[in-house]
Amino acid sequence: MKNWIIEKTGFDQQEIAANGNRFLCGNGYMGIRGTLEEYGKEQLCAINLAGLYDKVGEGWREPVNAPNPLYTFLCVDGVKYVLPQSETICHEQRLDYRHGLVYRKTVFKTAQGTVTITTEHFAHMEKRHLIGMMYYITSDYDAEVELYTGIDADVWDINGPHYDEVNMNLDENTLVVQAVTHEKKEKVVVAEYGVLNGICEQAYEKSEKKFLRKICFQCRKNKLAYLEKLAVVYTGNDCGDPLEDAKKDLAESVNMGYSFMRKKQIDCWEELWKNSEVEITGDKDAECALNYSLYHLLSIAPFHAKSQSIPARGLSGQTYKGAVFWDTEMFMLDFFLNSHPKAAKALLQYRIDTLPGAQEKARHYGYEGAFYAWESQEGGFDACSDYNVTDVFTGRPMRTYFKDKQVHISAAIVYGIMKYVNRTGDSELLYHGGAETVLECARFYDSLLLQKVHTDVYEIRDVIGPDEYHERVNNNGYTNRMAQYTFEQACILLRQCSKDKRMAEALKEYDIEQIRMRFEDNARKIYIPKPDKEGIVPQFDGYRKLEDTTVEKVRSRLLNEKEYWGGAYGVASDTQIIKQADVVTWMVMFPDDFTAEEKWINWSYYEPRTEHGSSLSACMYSILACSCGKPQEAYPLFLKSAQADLKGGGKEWAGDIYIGGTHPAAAGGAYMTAINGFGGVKIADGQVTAVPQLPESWEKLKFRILYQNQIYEITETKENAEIRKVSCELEEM
Ligand code: IFM
Repeated sequence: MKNWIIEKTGFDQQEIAANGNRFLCGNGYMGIRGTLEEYGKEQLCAINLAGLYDKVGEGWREPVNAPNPLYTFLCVDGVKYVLPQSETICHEQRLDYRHGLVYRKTVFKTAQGTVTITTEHFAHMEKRHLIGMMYYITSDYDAEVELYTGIDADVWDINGPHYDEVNMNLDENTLVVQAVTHEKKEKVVVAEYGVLNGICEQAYEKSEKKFLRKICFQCRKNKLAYLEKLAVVYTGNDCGDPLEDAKKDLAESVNMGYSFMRKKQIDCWEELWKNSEVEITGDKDAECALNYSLYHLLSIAPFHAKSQSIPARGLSGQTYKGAVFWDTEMFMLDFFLNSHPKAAKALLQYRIDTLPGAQEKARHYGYEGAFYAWESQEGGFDACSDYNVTDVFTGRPMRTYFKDKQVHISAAIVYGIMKYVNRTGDSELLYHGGAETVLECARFYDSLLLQKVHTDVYEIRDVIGPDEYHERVNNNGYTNRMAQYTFEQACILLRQCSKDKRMAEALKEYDIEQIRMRFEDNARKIYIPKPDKEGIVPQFDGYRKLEDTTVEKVRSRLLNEKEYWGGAYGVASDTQIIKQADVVTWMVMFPDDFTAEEKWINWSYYEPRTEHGSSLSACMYSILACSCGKPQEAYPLFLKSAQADLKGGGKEWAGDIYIGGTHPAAAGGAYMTAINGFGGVKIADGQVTAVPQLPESWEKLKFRILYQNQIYEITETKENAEIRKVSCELEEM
């Protein structure tokens, strides 16, 4: 039986940033980093808000962090006790990832004895604007305590500060902070209500960016004192009058009380796990890591929204500009399709709603159709900078071409939309913009194709594939195959027009016959690389002529450990060493394109040549190993994905810039490995099948899958798979 708890004991200053990710809680509306109550911006304390972005000066646009209503610290006998400065006798942080409850216990050594604080907090899963916190204090002598608690608007930013104005008001007993963002003058309102048991008297202290209650009391020896706190966050993105809504919502929650809201939080999470939990008998570490990964996905899912996607670093801060990448459709979507299709729909609706942004980007580069943002913010704005990397030697920005050349992004959107429709049977998404999106992406690839004179082959030149170290290559196999897939899917929809009036209506702007013939021709003639004499599928034209070396040799050539490996003159650029799964990702997405033998030859060739410099890499190798009947080879790569946030250890800093955060794509990839890799699940043509490939230590694997309005419960042993239909109420789409 797993206990659903992760914990870290002892205080380690070096772990502050990693613990911020590890103990994160969230609800899709906001993500609260797992920092301590007394922490501020120096410790990367953040309540990261989904979908609200701001730009200050020349810095890149990034999501906004809300003023922090959890901010609390205490003074005992006139001395302040806070981490990281004060001496502790013991310290621990814990997360109940079954229920999204975060705990902390610290025993401070004071001049006369000890004072212990124990806390718990949550981001409410049902009431999305609500944050709850309990702060318990005990001492082993009669201690004079001053407790400071309130709202800290001096928040962590990478490129801030984002608030031009910060206003603070007391509204009866409620502290209210209203801040206004710099670029779009959006309001961000935080309202907080806190009471210490039995003590009403308190003073208020305002500084430039902090609004605090000061509560003085005597903490009697071994008697518990506790602060109960509820707070809400509202922004101009949510409603017309965030201040009014914040006050009203907070008053309702205060009326119902902390315990009641906490109970609701637990019930809500229990409900979420019904179709999400994956049981692995025989391997507790894997079971814990995988469900912990799913906790992270559930914490950032847009359950509350009709149109919202998930950033590459989830809601763990401002890294990667809080932007949405292909990570969502290619790595995270499967989990939501299988467990919470309504959230999956919101992810895709975001792409449909940002179609105009993608069309504008295509026009900007002289193409037709829809070229989706590589790093998508609101409205489909591409936040990716022309200079995404800084040269560590000169300090100068280096031109990178991620935004201009990772054209495979548009196909990822098509892949997501079609997968959603096939899995759920819900065609409404197609009728309301989905079909048009697919066609616009196909038109984009159509305008990219090049035909050499005297040949009948269409090529895509000058691109970057998933392996970002090799820029501006020709005929990246993954990209070309995804473009071919896009043409094929567009043709399916165009053919459907003759028998489906609603589809015909949705695509009435197009010359159906003419465009269908054109896309069919494209799909037939686009160049798709084949395995060479040795069975290797070249990642792009000329790939195998590059220096064949090892990851270690390339690493040894670095003059600075932070040096960029790719681009024009990176250490990997002229070698066959790649950043992340590329051909292998193609083989995972289109398993029927290759025989098991071809897949294994390519796995064995590419894996030792892959740096796994992206957290998206290991899971793809792991899934492919399973499909080659090699679960033992797959297992360590699965664990690497599943433990990406639990263990930490990924790249956290680039120079002075924090680039760490949570890794939801790795979490989604670990899920895909368990279900489709080890579980051998295939879903197609109205059928769910499973051929187990369990690793040695796994005795049993059990999970649920939703497919076309039916829940399937699948229980597998090494020899057998039992698939049972479960009757139970489904979400309305
Ligand atoms: O989308 C990925 C990309 O494939 C590799 N670099 C990081 C991005 C965000 O996760």
